[in-house]
Amino acid sequence: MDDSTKTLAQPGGPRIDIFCRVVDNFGDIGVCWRLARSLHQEWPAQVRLWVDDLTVFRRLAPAVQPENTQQEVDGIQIVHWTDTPTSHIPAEVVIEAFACDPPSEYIDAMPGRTKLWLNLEYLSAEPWTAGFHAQPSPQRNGVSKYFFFPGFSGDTGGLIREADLSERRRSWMHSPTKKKQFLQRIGLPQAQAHLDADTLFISLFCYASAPYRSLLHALRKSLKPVVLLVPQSVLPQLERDAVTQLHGAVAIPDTGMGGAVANRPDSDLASAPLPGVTLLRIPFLPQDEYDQLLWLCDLNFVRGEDSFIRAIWARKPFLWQIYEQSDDIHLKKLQAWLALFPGHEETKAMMRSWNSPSRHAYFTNQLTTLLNNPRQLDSWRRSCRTFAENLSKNKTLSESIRIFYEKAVNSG
Ligand code: TRH
Repeated sequence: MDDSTKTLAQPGGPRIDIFCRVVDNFGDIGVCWRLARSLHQEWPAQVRLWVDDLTVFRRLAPAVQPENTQQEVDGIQIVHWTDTPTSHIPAEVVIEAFACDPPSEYIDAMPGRTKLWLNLEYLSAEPWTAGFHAQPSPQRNGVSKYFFFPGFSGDTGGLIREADLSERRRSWMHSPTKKKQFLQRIGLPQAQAHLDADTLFISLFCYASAPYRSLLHALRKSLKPVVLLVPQSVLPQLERDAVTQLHGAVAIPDTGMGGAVANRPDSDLASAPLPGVTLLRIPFLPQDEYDQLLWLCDLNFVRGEDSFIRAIWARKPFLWQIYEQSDDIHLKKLQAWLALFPGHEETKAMMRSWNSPSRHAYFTNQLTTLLNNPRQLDSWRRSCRTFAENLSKNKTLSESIRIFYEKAVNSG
């Protein structure tokens, strides 16, 4: 047995190889890392994760060492996937994320070893995905590859949701100490005081195309003080635009903390009084801590695929910016999801306008109305909770994969 197979060959569930190419952003590795850990902890399976970009991976899993070709983090074997031909022995379950094509020599070695080969597809709420879910596609090596669609209905593969997530969230939410420690850890001890005040905490994770100026305009009209938490590297021009667009209505304090970005304040801005908006930069957080940010905030702006799902599980109001695709395909996908979401039409229209460059003024008005109307805000909160509760009844993605594997093995 060579080094590459030694650690995987332990008692327990099957060996699983997950292949991940980082195409852009954080979603590819975000989904794969979460799935790897969930399969390992819940099945439990021996998981090996192949990733072509360890530097991006490290952003959400700081224990990852980009210079190591092989390493173990959280019980997962991580292989730096390069062009060098591999002699690794294929696992019983092979999960190829988003049609990323495992190495050809690996594919050639799969027959007789691999019992299940899945292509994990991108998430979509469109009804057609259920018809394609779990359909086989014969491959040249003689092993069938199955389309596996995550999704919102019981006839898809479901969503990633760790078995202990709900309990972890609940205990965290009930602990003021944990919230304060969290703010301390992310370099924002000064924001702790806002926790006890009637302040709206908002997190902002979006693409450069988001109508963020309309957001700033809405926040400035908020009757309650707002703390806006923005990860480093998201909208680098935000502070500058806040100054020029909003004429000093946004406070950008110098946090003076090593971890967070310390924005040098314009001298006028530093003294801008609350109520108003305090814009604070935060570090890009490890995945588990990003969950805590979503739990902490009263409103979360999320994007792509994985942060969107985490915002759903956080059970807090959120606005989703969908990943843009050519020919406005993404708007159809957004519409498909909105058809499932139990929120009011106003909330859905606001979600559409956050994704439509031409409807910025509408977005400002809608968000302002929602933020300043406790009843509407509460109703939005309730619809998010209901949606999450209903979705929690479905099988999770890891459960669906396990059940599908067991059927495949039992049917020979
Ligand atoms: O980064 P994204 O825009 O990724 C996108 C989408 O997945 C899109 O569908 C896909 O086609 C494209 O990538 C290639 O957004 P997403 O999906 O939310 O992924 C972000 C990940 O980063 C998610 O796992 C959460 C994580 N994250 C942290 O761990 N810490 C942080 O501080 C933040 C802001 C995010």
